[in-house]
Formats: sequence, structure tokens, C-alpha cells
Amino acid sequence: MGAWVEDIHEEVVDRNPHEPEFHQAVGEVLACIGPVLERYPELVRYKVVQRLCEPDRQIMFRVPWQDDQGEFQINRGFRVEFNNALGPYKGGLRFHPSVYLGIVKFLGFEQIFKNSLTDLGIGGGKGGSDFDSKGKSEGEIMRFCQSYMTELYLHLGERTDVPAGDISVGPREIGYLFGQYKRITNRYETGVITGKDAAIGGTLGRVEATGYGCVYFIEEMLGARGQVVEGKTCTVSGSGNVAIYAIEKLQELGAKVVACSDSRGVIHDEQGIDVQLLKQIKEEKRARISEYAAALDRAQYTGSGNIWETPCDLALPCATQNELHETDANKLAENGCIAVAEGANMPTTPEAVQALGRAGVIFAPGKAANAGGVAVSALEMRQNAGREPWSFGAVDKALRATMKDIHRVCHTTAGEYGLADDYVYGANIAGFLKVSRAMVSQGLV
Ligand code: NDP
Ligand code: 2IT
Repeated sequence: MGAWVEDIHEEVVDRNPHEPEFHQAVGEVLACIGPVLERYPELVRYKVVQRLCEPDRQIMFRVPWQDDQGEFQINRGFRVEFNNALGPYKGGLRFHPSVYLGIVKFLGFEQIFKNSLTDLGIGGGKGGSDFDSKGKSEGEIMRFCQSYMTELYLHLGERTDVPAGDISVGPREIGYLFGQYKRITNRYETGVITGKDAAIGGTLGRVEATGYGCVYFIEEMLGARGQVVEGKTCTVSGSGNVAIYAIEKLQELGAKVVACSDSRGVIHDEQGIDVQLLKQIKEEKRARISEYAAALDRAQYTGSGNIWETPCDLALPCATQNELHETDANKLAENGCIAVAEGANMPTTPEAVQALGRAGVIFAPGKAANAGGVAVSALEMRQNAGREPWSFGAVDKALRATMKDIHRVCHTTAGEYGLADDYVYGANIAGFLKVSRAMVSQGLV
């Protein structure tokens, strides 16, 4: 079966040239599912794997907008509707200059298995643009979002495709996107996008969900080994939505987060990151992390630092793909780190994942550990469909239960395949099995 899987990977690389992140995401799943295909040979006959690797639909479009100087600007927009065997396409929108088709495909592919693990009836998709939000005015961001939605709305629907946020897309952008959708379609269709502000049908707890969920997953992981989060020293890369709420929950549970970062540098704060200050800088002022050290004497900012050199018990990469390399993994292990949990999507390179495994560091892959965000998005869809908002407590309780379930499913599935303790196998196999069964039952589509 190994050679068969390798052939498929080669075919994916040939059919999708110059998309290394997509090849990597596919490779990670393929490396895990050999034993499943041996157990269920009908999946081979139904060409489930080949069908999973070919998106249902890939949409690319021009996004024209006008900047504050009146100059015309052109960006490229994407939406990859990857697989809807389990429900409407669901996944975020990323605005970042590094976005191209290969990034959107890797994210969309990951999303299939992540969404499958949530067990909430959502398919996989992802979108975005190479638009750079940095330094743009409020008006520019709004005009960009409106132009982006002027094309994207053609492909959306609460039962068709439901986007949300990702890098540089939060409640502000989601609000502008929703407003334009409503204006063009004349439909107040709240279920068409998630991550909305509560005033326009968003759920309470979505902003916190990915970071909190990741920490709930860590609690389960440590709990299964007779350990607790309390008293642990942590490092969290990034300082955006996922990072902020991972830090908040870690500290609420009695851990201390001594470092966080952005694309320019690292903050060290031995007494533990002041989350209120971090929120003020990142959410209210939309400023850079260097301002944290400027505002707080006890903290240090290093422009060229590498956060993974900071000794810690728990490391949470929460910024972007391929940000934690093999040398970083070795350094973390050498410094006594016991667990790494991915808040971001695919932040750990395959070589680093292997190095962590060799060193006995517990590793939680993003498709399991960061599934809390999309899970709460699915709860937002449920609230929108029922026109019935939930309390923060109810959402948080459901998130906690979902993360516990995902942990249990990953853990037991890995065990069933003789790979106990390997969450990468557990997550990929469990996610793959559910979506495969749904595909087989729907025939050749
Ligand atoms: P934000 O835009 O809120 O924050 C992103 C953070 O990552 C910033 O600190 C940013 O620094 C840093 N970053 C972004 N791109 C790069 C890069 N190329 N190199 C170095 N640092 C970078 O995004 P989120 O917190 O929402 O997303 C973070 C990660 O979590 C992403 O991988 C995303 O796909 C994943 N994720 C997000 C979910 C969500 O609900 N938001 C759900 C599940 C996963 P700077 O400001 O300097 O660019
Ligand atoms: O990567 C992700 O899971 C997200 N960016 C969230 C997707 C969603 O639909 O909430």
C-alpha cells in the first residue's frame, strides 16, 4: 500500500506544480492512511483518495478597488471549494500578500479533515486574497472587502459555502463582507458567513474559540498523562486572534506565557504576558507587538529573535505555516519542552514533527488542536438557522465538549491502528474515515 500512496502523491505533485504547501498537506495525510486502505480496500476501488485530492471547484477572480489617493488597485481573490461530502463548504478567508492558489489549497485540504473531526456536518473550503491589510486605512479595508464580496457572493449560500475569518480577517472584515452580501442579494442571510459581530448574528465566543479550544485540547492531552496545565511555562508564537486567546486561557488555567511574537520580532515577559495590554495593542490599536515592550518596562522586544529558543514546557505555534523547523524542534526538546500543540495551520514542518516524535515530545496537529474555531462557527450557523442566540457559557461548554471528543477520537483511533499516542495518525485517520464513508455513500460525484 505504501507504493500506491506514494504514486498518488507523485500524481498530485505533477498535477499541481509549484504548490509546495499543498503537496506538504496532502503528503501528511497520505503518510497516515495506508493502514486504513488495507482495512477498507473498497476505498481504493472508489478512488476516494484521488477524489479528495482534487478540489470540487477552484475559483480565482480579480478584486479591483480604489485606495485613499484615488489610485486603482488590483488584487487576486480565491475560493477553493474542496469537498462537501459532510456539509456545506466551510473555512476561513485569509488576506495576506503570501496568499496564492497553493496556500488556499493546502488550507482547504486541511479543512476537510478538521471539519470532519468536529462532527458538526461541515465540508471543507478556504479562500482569501493576496491583499496586504498592513498600513491600509479603515476605508481601504472596507472598499476592498466590498469588492471581494461583489464576486464571491455568486458562490456562497448557507447551504452551499460559508466562509469565516483567518489571517487578517476578523469581525471587522466579516462585517463589511456581510454588509455587501446583504446589499447585493437583498437577503439578511446571517448563516452565509460566520465570525460576525454579535450585533449582526454572530455567536458569542467565536473570537475566543480557536485559542481556547487549543488549550482545551492540551488539557486533555496532558490529562491523559496525569499532568495539568497549571504551573507550566509556555511560549505562543504570533500575537493575533488565535495567539491572544490561547494565552488568555493558558493563564486562566494557571500557566505562565513568557513569550509571544509577530512577523518582525519576539516579546519576552518572564512574569507572564499581560493579556489586557496585548489586546489593547493588537485589537484596539491594531499596532505591532514591539509596542508591548515600549509600554511595559519588565518586557523585552527582540527584533530578530527566534521564539522557539525560549525554554518552555508547552509550545504553541499560532502564527502561520512552516514557522517551526527541525532545529527549533530539537531546541525545544533540549530545553525540556513536553508538548507542542498547533494553533495555526501546518506551522510545524514535517521534519520538525519527526524530530519532536524522536525526542518524545507530545505533538497535537492543527487539524485537531485548532478545530475549536470552525466548531464554534458551525454553532453560529446553528444559531442563525434557529434564529436563537446562545449564551457565552453555552458556547464555551459546547466548545469544551467538542475538543474533548476530538481528543478522545484521535487518541482511540490511533490506538486501534496500533499507533497509540500518535495524534497525527489519529487525527488523519479519524478525519479521513468519516469523510470517506460519506463520499462512498453518495456514489461517484
Ligand atoms: P491573525 O491575523 O489574527 O494573526 C496572525 C499572526 O501571525 C500575527 O501575529 C502575524 O504577525 C503572524 N503572521 C502571519 N503571517 C505571518 C508570516 N508569514 N510570518 C510570520 N508571522 C506571521 O490570524 P489568526 O490568529 O486568525 O491566525 C493564525 C493562524 O491560525 C493561521 O495559521 C490560521 O490559519 C490559523 N487558524 C485560525 C483560526 C481562526 O479562527 N482565526 C482557526 C484555525 C486556525 P504580523 O502581524 O507581523 O503579520
Ligand atoms: O482554519 C480555520 O479553521 C479557520 N480559519 C476557521 C474557519 C471557520 O469557518 O470558522
